[in-house]
Amino acid sequence: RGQRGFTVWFTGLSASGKSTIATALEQHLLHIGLAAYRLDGDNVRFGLNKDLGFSEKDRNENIRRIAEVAKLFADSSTIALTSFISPYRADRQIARDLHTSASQAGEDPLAFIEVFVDVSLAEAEKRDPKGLYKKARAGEIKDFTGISAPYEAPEAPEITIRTDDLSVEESVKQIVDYLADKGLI
Ligand code: GGZ
Repeated sequence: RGQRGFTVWFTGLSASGKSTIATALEQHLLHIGLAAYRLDGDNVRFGLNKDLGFSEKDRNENIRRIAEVAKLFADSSTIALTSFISPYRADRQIARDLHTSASQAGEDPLAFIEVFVDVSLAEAEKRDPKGLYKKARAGEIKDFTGISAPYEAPEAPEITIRTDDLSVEESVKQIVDYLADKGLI
């Protein structure tokens, strides 16, 4: 129990609440004595992935590397929490397969929990904490997810969180209840 790591993969629009929920979930997991580590733009896009931008190709590579790193954390018995838009279904599938498929190296599969942080574009745009949607609408940021670049919503995520309606605490509880129910924590 609690011995094996796994990955909780958040996906959703900018300003959907991914990082806020991931941070609160990380705190909860640490508080109950589990090793958890959050990967997000602040510790990945400015370091490992600082050579990447927001073209489709760069996002593909961003997500590919993050999936590999999350897997390493999970493999080391840590709960990896990733918080990236990850707008392309195919990229998220690659991340999932990397964890759940029997690998060539013969490692055991790792659990992969996709959490769709579902918010309407209208609500995300209303929040606009960094003014990015406004800039994107004005054409000052190109390829902006939801405005001028696609977001492909998950079709079968393990968990969907409606942040239009739920508080951070309620969102964390929804995930924790799921993980406990599956015997992962
Ligand atoms: C989307 C962008 C863009 C563009 C900069 N499109 O709300 P934020 O600011 O803090 O989170 C967004 C973050 C997205 O990076 P990810 O690594 O999560 O994206 S992806 O998974 O698609 O590779 C946003 C900011 O970077 N940002 N330009 N054009 N978000």
